[in-house]
Parts: sequence; structure tokens; C-alpha cells
Amino acid sequence: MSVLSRFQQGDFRALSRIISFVENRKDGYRELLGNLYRQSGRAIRIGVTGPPGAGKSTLVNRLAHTYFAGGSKVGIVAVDPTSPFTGGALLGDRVRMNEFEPGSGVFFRSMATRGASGGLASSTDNVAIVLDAFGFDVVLIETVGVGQVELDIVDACDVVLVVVVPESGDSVQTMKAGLMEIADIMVVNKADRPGSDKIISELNTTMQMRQPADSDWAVPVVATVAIKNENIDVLCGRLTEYLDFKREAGVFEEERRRRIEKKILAILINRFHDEFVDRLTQQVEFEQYVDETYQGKSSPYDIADELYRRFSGKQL
Ligand SMILES: Nc1nc2c(ncn2[C@@H]2O[C@H](COP(=O)(O)OP(=O)(O)OP(=O)(O)O)[C@@H](O)[C@H]2O)c(=O)[nH]1
Ligand SMILES: [Mg+2]
Repeated sequence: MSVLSRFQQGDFRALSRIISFVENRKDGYRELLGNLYRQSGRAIRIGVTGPPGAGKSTLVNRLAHTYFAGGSKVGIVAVDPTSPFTGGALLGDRVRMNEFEPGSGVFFRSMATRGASGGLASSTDNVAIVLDAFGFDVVLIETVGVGQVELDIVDACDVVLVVVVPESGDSVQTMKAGLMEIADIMVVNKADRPGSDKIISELNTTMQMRQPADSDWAVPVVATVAIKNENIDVLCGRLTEYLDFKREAGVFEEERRRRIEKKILAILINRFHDEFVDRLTQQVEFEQYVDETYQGKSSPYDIADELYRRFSGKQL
């Protein structure tokens, strides 16, 4: 039986193989994704982001168990950039997502971020589409909120949880503004630690002040103790409320349309990049242009203009 038919029958190993195929952008991956895309659109994507070590994985585990216990099929994608400032390697006590037995109904996958061709955000989105097509009702996406790329990833989710801890920068003022802007729900995890009341009230005030005039959703602040499974049910309740709110306000559909728009553009940009930039920079004359510019005979603007003209005239 082909991998694809085993995938269609719900085989996790076939799913893993298809994810790798898509992630590595093997020949024919676009056609495959094109077909799978038509089966997607049912899953709810929950993005979970926040500073390193905030307890995102622990929380994602808990959420996965809760949804699974409620009868949902759950897929998890962990984006785990191994860059020096994410601290990933520094935190020895971080939770690895290995407590789901094969056949447990919860599927876990971590993204190979190093050298992810065509961009991490679009790779993650592709994997989420595959999981959706496979039939997961809930797709949880964990990523460390350190850079724009990580924030872009959760931007393609139906709901975004930003997880912070009582120690988060001592004060909410110093917290990355970008993180707050994308939060639909703020989670103060490790609420068993000192200082949690302070950060909760600070966050409540800040989120109220920041609420855009055109939005009726007041970002709630939920305190959790993920290691003890405390308040996970409350968090799930907020998640449901938010999704209901979005559907009623028509925002859900609108956002999904915007997502399609962005996706088409991302695919095109990626193709132009592959087919234009790669081909171009491999040409011998490209080096000559660089030399000319270095010798002061031209400028990068003029060269790019010339190459662009040749490209649009199909002479490249
Ligand atoms: N005290 C306390 N510790 C927690 C809680 N939740 C998680 N932890 C611990 O915090 C550490 C980091 O948890 P992770 O779930 O790996 O955090 P993370 O945000 O996924 O970490 P990175 O993926 O490395 O950014 C682990 O030792 C957890 O057991 C909590 O509610 N209270
Ligand atoms: Mg983690």
C-alpha cells in the first residue's frame, strides 16, 4: 500500500513520512500539499509562544491531554530553534515532548529548524496543513517567542496563547511588545511561584490599556500551574470562549481568508526566490557584476534594475 493511502487510513508512521517529505521539499511536494490542502480546514490551530523555559511544552502537554480526553484528535508541532539566544540548550530542565505513547492518539513532531529551506514559518504552516488533512481536530504549535519568524508562525493560528512567568522581566513594561500584541489570551504559568499576583494584575491593567478600540475581545489573563495541571480547564474554557467570539464576530472566516492570501503570496515569493534568485546568483556573469560594482563602475541598484528587466523580459 502506498504511503499516501496509509496516511489516508490514519497511520502515524505514514504521517511522519509525509511530513518529512514536505519539510524537505522533495520533488512533488507542492502537488502533494495541493491535494492535502483540500482535505484541510477543519482543525483549530492553537499557537503557544513565550520566553524560553516559561513552561510552554508542559502546558502544551496538558492541553493536548485535556483535548484528547474530551474526544479530540490532537497533533503537536514544536518549533525549537537551536539559536544561542533562545537558551534551548542552556535549559537542562526543559520538557521534551516524549510522554505520548505511539497509538495514544496524540501525535508529536518537532520541526527541523536548522537550514529549513524556504523559511521556517512556511514550513511550519505546511506541516500544520498536513496534520489538519490527516484529521486532527486540534493542532498545537509551540514556539519560543524570540524573533519575528517565531511570531509569524503563531500569526497563522486561530488563537494565540502567550505564556509568561512571574519572573518575566520583573515588570511587564520590559516585556517584548511584539509578544503582547499577538496574544489572544495571556497565560501566567508557574503561578505557584512568588510574584504571580503582581504580574497578573500588571498584565490585566496593561492588556486593558492596549485593547484596540475596534476589538470587542478583552484579552484575559489566566494563571496556571502546568506541572500540577492547575487551571488548565479554565484555560480551555477561555480558548472556547475566544473561538466562539471570533466566529460570531465574523473574524474567524475573515482571518482564514487573509491566511489564504498570505499563503499564496508566500508560495509565490518562495518560488521566485528558488527560480530567480538561485538561478541568478549561480550565473558566471553575476560575479562580473559584483566586480564591476566593487570597482565603482556600477551600483547595486543599477545592476538589480538591469537583472530585473532581463528577468521580466524572460531573458534570464
Ligand atoms: N514551578 C513550576 N515549574 C513549571 C511549571 N510548568 C513548567 N515548569 C517547569 O519549567 C521547566 C521548563 O518547562 P518547559 O515546559 O520545558 O518550558 P518551555 O517554555 O517549553 O521551554 P523551552 O521550550 O525551552 O523554551 C521544566 O522544568 C518544567 O517542569 C509550573 O507551573 N510551575
Ligand atoms: Mg518547550
